[in-house]
This record gives sequence, C-alpha cells and structure tokens, in this order.
Amino acid sequence: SGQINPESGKVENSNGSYQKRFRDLEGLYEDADAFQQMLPEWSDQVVYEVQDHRASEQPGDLIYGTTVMKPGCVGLEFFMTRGHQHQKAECAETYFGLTGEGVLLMESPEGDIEVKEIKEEIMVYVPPYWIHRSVNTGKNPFIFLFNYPADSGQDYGIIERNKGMRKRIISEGKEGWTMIVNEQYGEVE
Ligand code: PAN
Ligand code: ZN
Repeated sequence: SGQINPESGKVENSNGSYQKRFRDLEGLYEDADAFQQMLPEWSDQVVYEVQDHRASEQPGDLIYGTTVMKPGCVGLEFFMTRGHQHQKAECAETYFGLTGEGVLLMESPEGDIEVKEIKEEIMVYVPPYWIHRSVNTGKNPFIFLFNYPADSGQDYGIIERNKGMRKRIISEGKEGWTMIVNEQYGEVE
C-alpha cells in the first residue's frame, strides 16, 4: 500500500515513471504551424508525466498509477496524451479523477465515439478494445488515477497509422470544449 497525493499525483511506492515533453509530441496536433511556433519555448517542458506501481507482469495482476497533465493548447487543441489501444486489446481499464478537469476520448473498433468528462472523484470505465486518450480541458493541472491489467501493454501504432483518432477536442469559448472531426484521419501519405 502507499499514499497517492491528489494534488501532485505522487505515487508514494511507484517503481516506474516517464515524462513526455512537448518536443516528443510532434504530429499529434492538427495545427502543425502552431506546434512549430511554440517549439522554441516549450521544447523541454513536460506536458505529461506517468508514475506507476507494477507488482509483476503476470496475467491477473494489476498496474496502478497516476498521470499528471499540464494545461495548455496547441492552436485551439488542448494538450492530450498520445492515446492507444491496449496491446492485449481485450484488457479494460479504469480512470479516476483526482484534480483538475479533462475528458477521456474513447473510440471503439467500429468507430463509435464516447467522451467522458473526468474531474475529482469521477470514475470512468474504458471497455475492452476501445482506443483511449485523455485531454486536459481545464486551466490547471489535470491529474487522474488509472488501473489496468499487468499484461495489457499499449499499442501506439494504431493511432499513428490512422493519423490520430476520428475526433479532436478543442477549446470553445472561455471555459468550454467541443468535439470536431479530425480531418487528417485515415489520410494516406
Ligand atoms: C494510462 C496512459 C497514460 C499516458 O496509464 O498510459 O495516461 O497516456 P499514453 O500512454 O497514451 O501516452 C493508460 O491508459 N494505460 O493503459
Ligand atoms: Zn490504457
């Protein structure tokens, strides 16, 4: 057991972590010009950090941890995670909001879309097979807890090959967000 700090996302007994910096996230956002304009200032800055606890990778075991996401936008599009389907795609996951606000953008293999708002004390279930990506739609850090099977793995290739997910989450008005079609989806080079 161990403490999880809801304000910092610190997982007391974590045994692994990684950071994604702005420069690592090229190609994720619709507005490539806006990305290039931000690059000099943002390059080294951490957009999100994952800390987790892995007991083992045995089937039946669980991985838990937190993601801490900075607020911000590239053009109109909010900062987001790379997103993935699980490598063992039949593996489900839960997300639980700790601080700030965001959404979980989910897409089924049939192309159905679900967007679930996450904030403090809100639990979201990611069904088997669904691609998922989290988005910080707020003005503060967005922090959530996750739990998923230890042998699940992540497949990032599916999003790379499709040029993203079918939809994008952008800011609207002062505080809001809206979903738009990803015009680059499925584009062939
Ligand atoms: C989460 C995510 C984490 C970072 O632990 O891996 O929020 O997002 P990306 O993996 O898409 O960069 C999870 O969904 N694990 O399966
Ligand atoms: Zn996942």
